[in-house]
Amino acid sequence: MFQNVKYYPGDPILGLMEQYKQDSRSQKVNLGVGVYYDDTGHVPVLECVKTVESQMVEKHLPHEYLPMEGFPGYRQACQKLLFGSEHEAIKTNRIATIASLGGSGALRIGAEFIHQWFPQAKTYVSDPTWGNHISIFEGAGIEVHKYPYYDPETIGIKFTELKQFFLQLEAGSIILLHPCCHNPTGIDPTHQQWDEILDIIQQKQLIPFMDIAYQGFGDDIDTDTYAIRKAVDMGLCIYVSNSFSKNLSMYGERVGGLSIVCPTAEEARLVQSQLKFTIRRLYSNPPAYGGNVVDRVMNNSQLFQQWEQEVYIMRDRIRAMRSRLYEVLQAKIPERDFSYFIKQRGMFSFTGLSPQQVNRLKKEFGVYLVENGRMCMAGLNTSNIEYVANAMAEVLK
Ligand code: PLP
Ligand code: TYF
Repeated sequence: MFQNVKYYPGDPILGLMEQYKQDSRSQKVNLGVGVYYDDTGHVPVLECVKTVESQMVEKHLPHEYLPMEGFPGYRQACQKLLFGSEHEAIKTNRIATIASLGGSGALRIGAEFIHQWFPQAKTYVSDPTWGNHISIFEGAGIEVHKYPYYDPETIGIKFTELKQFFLQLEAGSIILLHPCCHNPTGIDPTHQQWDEILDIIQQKQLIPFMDIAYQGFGDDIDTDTYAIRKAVDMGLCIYVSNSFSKNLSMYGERVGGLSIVCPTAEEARLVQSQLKFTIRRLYSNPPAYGGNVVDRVMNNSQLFQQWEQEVYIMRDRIRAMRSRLYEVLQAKIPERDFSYFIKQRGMFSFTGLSPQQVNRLKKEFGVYLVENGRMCMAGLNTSNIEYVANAMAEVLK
């Protein structure tokens, strides 16, 4: 009966994690999946999260259904984080926001909405992008294409080509952008480049879909939203998907949000109702546990401040690992320029290693990177960094 069902081989990044788990060598390093590990190699439970978890256990909160769109406090918290607490668009109620099952869920609900109400719209993603962007949008029935982004020659952005590409797109096309900490390259546009990109988007009537999964890991929580806030200030209508997986270290609790900035409060009301309808037909309402944690951390000023500090500790540890890797590799192979390791931002670095070199790292050294050469800097720590740098120097020889 099911013999014609096609086998799904799995997600390459998550598959790599499985391979890593099964590797019996004691000296092995996981630099594949985009997860933040602390200096002891563990996924941290943030102190602000521990505090509210203790409160929740003590109270024995009943396991009630949540509203389809999530807790009001959760949705307000998403808006304040993304747009700034005093933003005119928030005050005039022109943003529709729902809680979602992680950033992935936000992307999917957004894509469903686009497919339903703008069925002709094609979506353009950076070349390269997070593989799931393509799967999620195609899964919602949307045609996906790539725009020029990464330039292996300069280890930068193909900025002129990107602009020329956007200039010839049809009005109403959706442009998927990473406001900070680009996955997989770690290379972000400068503020001036964002201004230029957004000018073209406005001029050509393109629609930005900003996916922010690493807020706080680039510069800081506010500065990382530069492109989002600038777009809204320019009067653009935008989609924003955000994730708390990384910056609250709540990966498995599936906490994220989708916001759609509309021209008027009345349009936001219509959009909000359709997002709820989509949710109802897909999973009815979001999980309460993560929703409660986010709501309680983000809406208590003391816990919020603590959270900010904890995000910056994660950010700074990654930066320290970047510097150390740069120092060791630069000393070992002085004729090559490794400064890109310190220029790239967020969790990821495109190392420029070939698939063969990545394979050698895995086979000979038990060092796991994604095949495209992407390395998760947050898997490095003071105990494994020299080992990794030596292994990389060896395969680069
Ligand atoms: N968008 C990007 C660019 C990501 O790297 C991730 C990574 O996990 C997500 C979205 C989705 O995050 P979540 O785990 O919250 O679904
Ligand atoms: O890019 C990453 O590694 C993270 C985690 O299907 C991830 O975004 C990877 C693959 C996937 C879901 C999450």
